[in-house]
Amino acid sequence: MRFVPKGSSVKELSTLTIPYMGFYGEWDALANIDESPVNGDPFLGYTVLWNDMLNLPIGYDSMTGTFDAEKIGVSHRSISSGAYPSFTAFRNLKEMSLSIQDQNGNTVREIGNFSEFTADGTPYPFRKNIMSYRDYSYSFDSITWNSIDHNGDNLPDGQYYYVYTSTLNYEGAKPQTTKIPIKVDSIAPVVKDVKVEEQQDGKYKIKWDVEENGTGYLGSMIWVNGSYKSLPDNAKEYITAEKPEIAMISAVDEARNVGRICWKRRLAACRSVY
Ligand SMILES: [Ca+2]
Repeated sequence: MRFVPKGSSVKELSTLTIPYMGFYGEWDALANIDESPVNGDPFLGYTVLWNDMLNLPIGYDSMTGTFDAEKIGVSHRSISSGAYPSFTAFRNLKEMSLSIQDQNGNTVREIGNFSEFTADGTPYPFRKNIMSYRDYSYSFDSITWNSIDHNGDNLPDGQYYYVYTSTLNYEGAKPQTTKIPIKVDSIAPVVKDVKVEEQQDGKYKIKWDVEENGTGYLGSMIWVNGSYKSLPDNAKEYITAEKPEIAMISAVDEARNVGRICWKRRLAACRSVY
């Protein structure tokens, strides 16, 4: 086949257009997986962490539609069993391995490379997600990480990173990493300075302060005279028509640690209300 005409007949030839698709550049330099919306501007937004308590990814604020990395955390004291991953593969992968790094980039826990899904124990070769088949991401709710290190011990509180290391299924391809910040926050919020004031309208306002380090204050639960009252997120007060004799307040942080306090008007016993 010849594409370049030559000779005296060139003028009589009609022009042909041949569609051609090619790739110029480094085949393994393109992103293997979609970047996390926690860090930037993804195409889809499925490269995120989840837990078994929320229907939305950890750190996602449905009011603003954005992520707050400060609120992403786990705690071994939480009733949640930890964080689990999802991601969108843009390309066919030879390997995807998950791990936890500390703030200095040291790997403190290997989570796995899905070799349990292959017959010969090699890393599972993920195929790219095909959006036209409504296949947007891979998600693994059975793979939870909840603060532990290589030895199964709880890591100290602090900033860590959930690391996705992927390698393209292509000769000589180098691993790429995507890191989602995640905290270990095992300290519950402290509820203090509970005050009960009678208002001019005859109702009572219960107020309290919350001291929280780590993932931040999520909100409180309150039981007044033994009955549960629901509160909006971030609330630090509750108004009741019923004169409070006893109030139990439980403050919750974003890692789902719970700190409790009991306020009582007289020398009544603060019995557990759970
Ligand atoms: Ca905390």
